[in-house]
Amino acid sequence: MFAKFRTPHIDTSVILKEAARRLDSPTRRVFMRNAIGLGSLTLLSGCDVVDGFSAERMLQSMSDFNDRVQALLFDPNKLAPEYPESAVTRPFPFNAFYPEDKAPVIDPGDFHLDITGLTENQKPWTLEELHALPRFTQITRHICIEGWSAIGKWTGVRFSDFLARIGADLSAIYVTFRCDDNYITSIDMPTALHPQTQLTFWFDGEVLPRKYGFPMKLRIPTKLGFKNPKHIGEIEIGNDFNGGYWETYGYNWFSGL
Ligand SMILES: Nc1nc2c(c(=O)[nH]1)N[C@H]1C(S)=C(S)[C@@H](COP(=O)(O)O)O[C@H]1N2
Ligand SMILES: [Mo]
Repeated sequence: MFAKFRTPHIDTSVILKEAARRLDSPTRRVFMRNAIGLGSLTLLSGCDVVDGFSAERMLQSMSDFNDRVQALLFDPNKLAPEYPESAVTRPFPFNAFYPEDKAPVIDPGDFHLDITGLTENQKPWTLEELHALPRFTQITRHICIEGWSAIGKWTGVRFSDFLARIGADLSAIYVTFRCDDNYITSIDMPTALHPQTQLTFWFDGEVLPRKYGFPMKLRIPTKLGFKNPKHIGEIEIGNDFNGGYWETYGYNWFSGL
């Protein structure tokens, strides 16, 4: 949306911080706490903020509107940038609200994915059934609000196809993800139906490793990292707002393009 060529010697985070000063919202407080988070949003779009004017416009689009309005403004045709194989970050960073050795241990044989809420078919899914679904691969950038970003290669089923298969009510407002480590997040239906939103079972050519979310995660390249739930055990379709783990600490619920 603010496509401009990168200009050397300009510190994006300083520009954004200055623009954020003029806003007054909980989102601003979060942004002020972490100016890198602001730069991250420009990375999501593949564009850069090079002056105070575009910084202010970007911040307005993130915080003047409430989450529902942001969801309405969401452009389902706008794609996150994709990268060549050579751009993949190896090793890929791990992140969670606990250290890596505390990641849940899940037995693939016992596992089932629960489907709840407004769907025709609430049959739980085994991992074998999930692995048999048609798949596609994406090489996209994951951006964490803590100040890092990395390019990864994820393979899985298009989430819109999965929602169609379970007969989800596509007029529902939210899709909520409950995870084995008690992490939770929820997203708007337009983002759930975005062509790059993927229910992911493989990472960089292998079964999704434990630390990256075994047995499955939701990969959303149009949203920040914390909106990409790992170790998903339940998917709920519905109209009740369930928020999320980082959202309760003040992070913007929409956190996307
Ligand atoms: N279940 C679960 N999902 C989660 C998290 C978590 O702590 N638990 N952390 C989120 C955050 S903040 C980030 S940046 C990414 C990190 O994913 P990665 O370990 O594959 O890099 O997972 C997201 N999804
Ligand atoms: Mo994150």
